[in-house]
Amino acid sequence: MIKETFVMIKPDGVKRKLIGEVIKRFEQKEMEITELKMKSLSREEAEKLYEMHKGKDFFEKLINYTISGRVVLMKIRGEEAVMNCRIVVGETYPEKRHAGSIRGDFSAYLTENVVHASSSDEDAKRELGIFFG
Ligand code: FUP
Repeated sequence: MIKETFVMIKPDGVKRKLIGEVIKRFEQKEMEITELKMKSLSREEAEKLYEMHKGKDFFEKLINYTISGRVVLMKIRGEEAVMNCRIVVGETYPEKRHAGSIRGDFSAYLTENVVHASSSDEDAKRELGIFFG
């Protein structure tokens, strides 16, 4: 089934000049970028994106990192886009990441992990709503 999801290249991905590399990997998987913009997120936008983590011990660190530089926001469309973009991104926890995924190939850290992709259809709808109205 064709679906839409939300993907964000995070500040470390932009600073490390990985934008082209990251986009290439989604396109290679036959995912189509239908909207794209670059900006610095406000604290309010970052807190909305990560509202499910509010109150957790890592929340402040996560928000400060997310607003530490420019990000690339994308709407991506394709066959089972939510699932396939998560496969391209790789696992949350460093010890579970495989080489071949973006996080597996480019990040050694839990928080600074290059890219975000929505985890479920419900999250995708909510996150696209924040950034693409
Ligand atoms: P993911 O969907 O893989 O980005 O992971 P989560 O939604 O569980 O976590 C959101 C972000 O918080 C991740 F990018 C990693 C970061 N995080 C921490 O910094 N510390 C933690 O203990 C857990 C997650």
